[in-house]
Amino acid sequence: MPDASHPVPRQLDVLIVGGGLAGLYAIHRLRKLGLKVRAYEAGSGVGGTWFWNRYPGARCDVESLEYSYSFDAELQQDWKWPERYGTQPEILKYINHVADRFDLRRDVQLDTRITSAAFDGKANEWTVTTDGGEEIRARYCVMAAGNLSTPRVPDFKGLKDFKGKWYHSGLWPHEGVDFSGLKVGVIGTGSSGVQMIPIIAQQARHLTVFQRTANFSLPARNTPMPEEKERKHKAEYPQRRAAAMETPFAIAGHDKPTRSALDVDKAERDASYEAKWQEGGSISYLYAYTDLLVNKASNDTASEFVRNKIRATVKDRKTAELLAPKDHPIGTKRLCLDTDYYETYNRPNVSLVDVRSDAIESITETGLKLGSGAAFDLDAIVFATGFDAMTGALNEIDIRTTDGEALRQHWEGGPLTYLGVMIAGFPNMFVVTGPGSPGVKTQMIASIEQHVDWIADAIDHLHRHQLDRIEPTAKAESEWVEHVNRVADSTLYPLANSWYMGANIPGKPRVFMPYVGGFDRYKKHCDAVAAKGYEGFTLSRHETVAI
Ligand code: N01
Repeated sequence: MPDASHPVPRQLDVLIVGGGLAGLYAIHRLRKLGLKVRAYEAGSGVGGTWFWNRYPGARCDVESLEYSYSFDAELQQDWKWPERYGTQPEILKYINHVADRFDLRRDVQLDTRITSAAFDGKANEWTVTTDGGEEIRARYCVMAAGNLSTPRVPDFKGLKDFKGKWYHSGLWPHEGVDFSGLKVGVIGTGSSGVQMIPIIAQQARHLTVFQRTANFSLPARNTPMPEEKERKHKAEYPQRRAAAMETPFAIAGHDKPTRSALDVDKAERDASYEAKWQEGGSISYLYAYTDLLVNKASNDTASEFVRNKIRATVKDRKTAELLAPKDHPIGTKRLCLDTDYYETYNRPNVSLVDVRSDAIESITETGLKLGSGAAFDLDAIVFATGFDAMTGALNEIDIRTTDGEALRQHWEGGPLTYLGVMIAGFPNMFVVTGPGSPGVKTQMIASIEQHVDWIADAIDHLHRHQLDRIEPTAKAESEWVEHVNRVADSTLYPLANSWYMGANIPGKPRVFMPYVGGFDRYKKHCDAVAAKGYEGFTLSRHETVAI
């Protein structure tokens, strides 16, 4: 008999972890199957990445007409993107619009973090608990917790003694931060740092950038949305969305390269890089030739072109050389897009400090100290130091299979998945754009839709065949992981110490996590697996035991 101290657990068909772009689409799609679904979101609003990352200059690096849901023709016709690239506030507004338009909010529980999930083999269901102590039971779990949702502040000693204010790009205060008149330090020069540095520089009395690794950045060339471009794009939406499915990055509108960079002479090559540099955007640049991500000699030509642009922009020679990346081929770390990033270093109130040769030793009461003893007085420190990417969000939840094995144990040596969508030994738990899938290397919303559709079809298939359990075989999982590694090893990606490799987190296994064989190939493979009756998965029916 239930009592107030032991309320009856909520019973769901599908529990969704996360209320971002993936969680919201999962609610919409799974509801259509008549399933009882509910998403649990740690934030106090929907939006995931775009709810949390409110730092100055936060903006998507995929063009707004592409970076949007495709599942509803009217939605994509109705929504007006004001600029070539969506700003964080604009994208968050769009996500909130979608939540209202499709009545998704009634199935999102905000301010709720999932802390554990245990599979009960006998009952054939997951028991999930929240940080508020609530218990929920669900036949299926859909982990839509994000790949870059676990912010990481490096373990610098002394941070607690710092008398000024400090911030992380992924946990930005909703009321914003005014840096006017302050001495500010930014640590980190990945996509977040590169976007915020030009804007903070305009406000701060002095900005010191602490750079460990120089990153390649290309000009975004953002503009207000040209009316004609929008009209044409919207008229061609169905064909463009279909064309995107046939590309490695799930982004249409770029001519497929046909030649190696080494098939043409330097003058022709540089002319094509220059045209792409002027056009703005990263996909276009990496798509200039067929082999920029697989042939080091070809890549060197594209890398050197950008290094020369940096040298031509930044007036101080020493600063320019520090900013010119030499430790990794262009594109093997996430290529940044910027507005006036390199130009910012010509400002008299901005300085660059190399913390590769002289590492940050500690945070002090008044700023920051390097190993050499050099000290910097700072009123505010911004950590643009990234995330425990791809595995962080799931490893934070205590996920256990029926015999008690924890996901953290299963992934001790690096993440193991089949297709990046399921894990052997963890039945009925799906991961959206997980490690082993191309998600983070693509237009993310396209990958989210592809995964959620595949998951919905799999659940529908089970139900139509009176089945209620699906899990990958250990063999399928290990063969897929081997394939993901083999594909990565045939490219230049492993040459970079990137978050794709777990390299930004001390002690994290060095395993290349995303699938880089291309979205087009991957989607075809997933479709073929489903068409063959979910090859590599065990589908079964379990008599549930009455509790
Ligand atoms: O994080 P990052 P991010 N001492 O991990 C440095 C997406 N995103 O938030 O390279 C000193 O890339 C670290 O140095 P190193 C996008 O996918 C998209 O910028 O490890 N420095 C690096 O410079 C992106 O890739 C958009 O040597 C330290 C930086 O901090 C991903 O999110 C915008 C340090 C971290 O860079 C993550 O980007 C923003 C230490 N102890 C983000 N520890 C767009 O769509 C770390 N660093 C545009």
